Amino acid sequence: MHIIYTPDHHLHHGQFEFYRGELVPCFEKPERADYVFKAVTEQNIGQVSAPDSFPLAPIERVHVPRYLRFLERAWDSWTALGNTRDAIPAVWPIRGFRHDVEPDNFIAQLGLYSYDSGTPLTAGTWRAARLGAEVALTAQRRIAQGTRSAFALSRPPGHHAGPDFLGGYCFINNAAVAAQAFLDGGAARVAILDVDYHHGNGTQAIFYDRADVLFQSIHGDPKTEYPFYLGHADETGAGEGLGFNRNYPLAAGSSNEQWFAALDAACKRIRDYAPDALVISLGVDTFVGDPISKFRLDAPEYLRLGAQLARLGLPTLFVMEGGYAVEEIGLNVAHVLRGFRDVAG
Ligand code: OKP
Ligand code: ZN
Repeated sequence: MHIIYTPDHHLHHGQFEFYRGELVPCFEKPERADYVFKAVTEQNIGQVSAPDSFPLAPIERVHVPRYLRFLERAWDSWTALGNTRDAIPAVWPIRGFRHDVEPDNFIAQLGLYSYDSGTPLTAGTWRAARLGAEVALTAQRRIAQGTRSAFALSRPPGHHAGPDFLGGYCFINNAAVAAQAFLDGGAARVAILDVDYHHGNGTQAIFYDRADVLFQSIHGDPKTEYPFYLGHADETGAGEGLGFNRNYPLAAGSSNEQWFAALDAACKRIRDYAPDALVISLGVDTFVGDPISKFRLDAPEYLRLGAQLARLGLPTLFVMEGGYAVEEIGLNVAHVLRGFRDVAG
């Protein structure tokens, strides 16, 4: 297994996020990826290399240029207003407001391109997010060149970022960028399976009306769990994409048995779809000890997850998403990858 990583993810380091009426230290912090890197190297999961560089073009395949231009300039625009702290949105254009006119006011632009107040934008965010996408693109390239599996240790995560919005600690949708790169490299069909605790609303939004990407997500029921406004079972795709989106919302506190029943159903759908490649949005905030999530997976379940994914027999790209029990997420990720490797070889 090839592992792609750069310590430059440290360029993105938010200070605070809004949480229950106060600013608290960000859950999504650089130490997360450091612990994952430490665990996968100590356990010899695979050979580690740095990302290649890429032009913006493969990222523009899933994000609109206007949004990317905004992200690239955001920190300069924010500091030009005399601000020194992280940029956090405070106003959003909900139902009835105009989305087609980009305001000149930076805080208004930030609201146009975001959907929560928990995703601070910092001096190094654009560079780190772009590098995170390049980590995913490099891992994708390794698979296109014949490696059977790879792990993109991207940070910040990506699955909440949509065509033109950030949120949920995400700015660029690393898994979507990689899936699109498979298609642009000649694949006919790609399956994305999102096993993070939170619904992958950004990835769903990007591919909702398309049949060349099957998107499935197993997650906490949005009626009570973030991101709340998407991820229900009746969202099955639109137009040509009808039937190529599947959600498995599970009540907070669901048992591991319920979780694996959903995984079985998702795997069955993947087999029927017969994709050329599989992308796993690998969040390990399904962990029993996760501070912001309510599933109960632990070491044996992560090994089992990896093994079950390997049995699909597909070229498989793992892309890092969430997981906030900082010291344990390395072990949890390593268990998934080891479970996979023990079966796939
Ligand atoms: C990102 B990923 C804490 C409440 C939840 C957003 C959670 C984003 C999860 N402020 N905030 O899917 O792991
Ligand atoms: Zn998550």
